[in-house]
Amino acid sequence: MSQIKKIFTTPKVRKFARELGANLENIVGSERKGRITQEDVKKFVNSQLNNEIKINSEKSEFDHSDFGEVEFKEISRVKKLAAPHLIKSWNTIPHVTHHEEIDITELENFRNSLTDRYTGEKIKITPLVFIMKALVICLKKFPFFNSSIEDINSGKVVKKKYFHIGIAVDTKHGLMVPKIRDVNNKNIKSLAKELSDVSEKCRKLKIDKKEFYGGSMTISSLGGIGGCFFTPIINSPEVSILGVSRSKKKQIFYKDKFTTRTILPISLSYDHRVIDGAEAARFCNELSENLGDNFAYKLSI
Ligand code: CAO
Repeated sequence: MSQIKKIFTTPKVRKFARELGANLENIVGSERKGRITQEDVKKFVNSQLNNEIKINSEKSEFDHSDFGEVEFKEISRVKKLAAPHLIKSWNTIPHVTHHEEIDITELENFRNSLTDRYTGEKIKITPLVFIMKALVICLKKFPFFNSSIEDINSGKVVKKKYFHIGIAVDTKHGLMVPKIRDVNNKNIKSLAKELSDVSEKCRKLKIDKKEFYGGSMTISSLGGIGGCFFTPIINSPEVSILGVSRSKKKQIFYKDKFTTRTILPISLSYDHRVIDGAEAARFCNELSENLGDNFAYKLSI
């Protein structure tokens, strides 16, 4: 997730950080709008030193090569760029992950029945596009999920009126999170085309840097790969992220009898400073409803 953050501080603090060799991008400011003070820089440098002492002392006892042959490799540039952002999100946001299983049997029947009106050929649209649309309905109903913290001390958040959904794209260079803009105003077919185009641009490193900014909420889908449930890391400054796993046919008790239904596992991580557990559960209920019976028929394909 290569995001470059805006740094608010004074020239004096910048100079101070430079002299100490501290990268301001890695420092969390304690003042309004995340403004970094000299004290923040000192605390950061101290914590780095303490960590280094700890890591070095662990290193000095045993080395990987003491146990067999090893090889040193560098991680990709995209991964290196993403690292500080991930560390910051993981360390500064109080994450909670809410898991849910959604019955998408009707949606899958509908999706598999889609054919081209003229050629009669099957139209391939992955579940993710329907999930994007359903998510927007939820964001409209629960606007705090479409917000960012402006100043936690004064309790200020900024609520976004747009619906730009970030999609985590797996590339050989590392993970990228471009935004699909105005999902509320686009139909299923055009979203499917845009998702495919944007993923391709990421994979070819042809995407504009600006496309990684200004999101409402992110979806991280491992549905095409596998697994059930995981704990996605919030893509700050967003306050929630939806993890999607692979749907499976399961025997469940449905309408008074055991029957086979298609079940989609989802994992919603949220910032507990802005969203509480009850809201997250309600959000997932809403998502279930919108991906459940009749959902597909409400949409413009
Ligand atoms: N359940 C079951 N099948 C699913 C599914 C789900 N939830 N989601 C997708 N599929 C199926 C698709 O229908 C497709 O089937 P066919 O091959 O029969 O057409 C197949 O899986 C592959 O889908 P896809 O992954 O190519 O397409 P997508 O629209 O679902 O996802 C994208 C697009 C860009 C999100 C995906 O290619 C990708 O990069 N995923 C990885 C994201 C990632 O790494 N997240 C982790 C981030 S945290 O480290």
